[in-house]
Amino acid sequence: MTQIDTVAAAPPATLALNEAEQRQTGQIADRLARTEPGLTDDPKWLAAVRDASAELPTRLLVELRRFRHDAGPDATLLIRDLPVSPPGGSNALPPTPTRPGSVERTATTAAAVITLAMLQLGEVLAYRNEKTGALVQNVVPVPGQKTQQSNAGSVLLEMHNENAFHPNRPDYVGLLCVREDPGGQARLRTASVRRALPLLSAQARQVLSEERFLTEAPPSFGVVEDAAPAHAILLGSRQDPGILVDFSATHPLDEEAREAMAELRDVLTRTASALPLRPGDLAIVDNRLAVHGRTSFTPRYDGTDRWLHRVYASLDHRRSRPVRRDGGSVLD
Ligand SMILES: O=C(O)CCC(=O)C(=O)O
Ligand SMILES: [Fe+2]
Repeated sequence: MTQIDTVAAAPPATLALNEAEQRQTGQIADRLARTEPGLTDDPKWLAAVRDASAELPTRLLVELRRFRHDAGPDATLLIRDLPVSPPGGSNALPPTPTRPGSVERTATTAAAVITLAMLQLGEVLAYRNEKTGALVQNVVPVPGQKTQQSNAGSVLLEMHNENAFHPNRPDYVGLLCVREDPGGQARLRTASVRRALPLLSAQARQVLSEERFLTEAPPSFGVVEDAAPAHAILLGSRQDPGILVDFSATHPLDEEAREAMAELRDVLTRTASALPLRPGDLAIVDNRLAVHGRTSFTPRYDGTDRWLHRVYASLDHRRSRPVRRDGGSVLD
């Protein structure tokens, strides 16, 4: 599929940290990078991050709290100028990983920063079948996976709700840029149902509100055996619905449903923001109201490629308790 040029909407709600806030956040994150046992998936380390997240700069805490209350028209929050380099500076950053399924098990400055922010929004979670259940995952282009509709690919990644097929999909997806695309092409695209709704025909709105769609699991999940039930794409309130779709994994069940989905894709594409993430940019997407995707780009696979960390958060941890062994963070 060819690259789509979007008439990018205005950037979403943005908070740029000032120097003092950046220093304050850096001190907390560097301290956490040295906190035992120094492993991102360890409950003891997570408890230390949870406590430390209360010490984040007040403006950041206020912005996260407001976003949790109401994600706004774009359902995306961009926080800029977060510290992501180890204490030695950006020269001390290791090369961008190139292995499939790469994750960040070690408690680095950047891993601490994204976990701090996401733990203020909700509870962090991961899926046992996805990226080996790691809480902090790497989003990097992987040799041989160029054309995959997953975050390891580099062709256009279709807009999607994260883990749309999953009954316990995350409420928030955090994407923190550690290294920018050296080719300057990659853009994270986010599009909100709140922007799209007024541009949809009455017919499309009606059809999208009916259970006329099926969504399969993405390639990152391996095989999922249970057949998913048919679902609507516009969920809940007629006036302010949620959205549930993955344009590479959701299938319309009839011709009208196919047309309505095509109309929605077109409207979302026209209203999407396209963010060329820089190091220290954290984009948080409300996964109930917004979809996200990525433009195509040209990876080099030489350690200098675009590198993001990804962390999920959920608002209601109780709901997934039956599938979280020992009350941990990983869903079966
Ligand atoms: O590469 C990106 O900007 C987004 C990839 C993505 O959809 C994800 O990691 O969930
Ligand atoms: Fe995604």
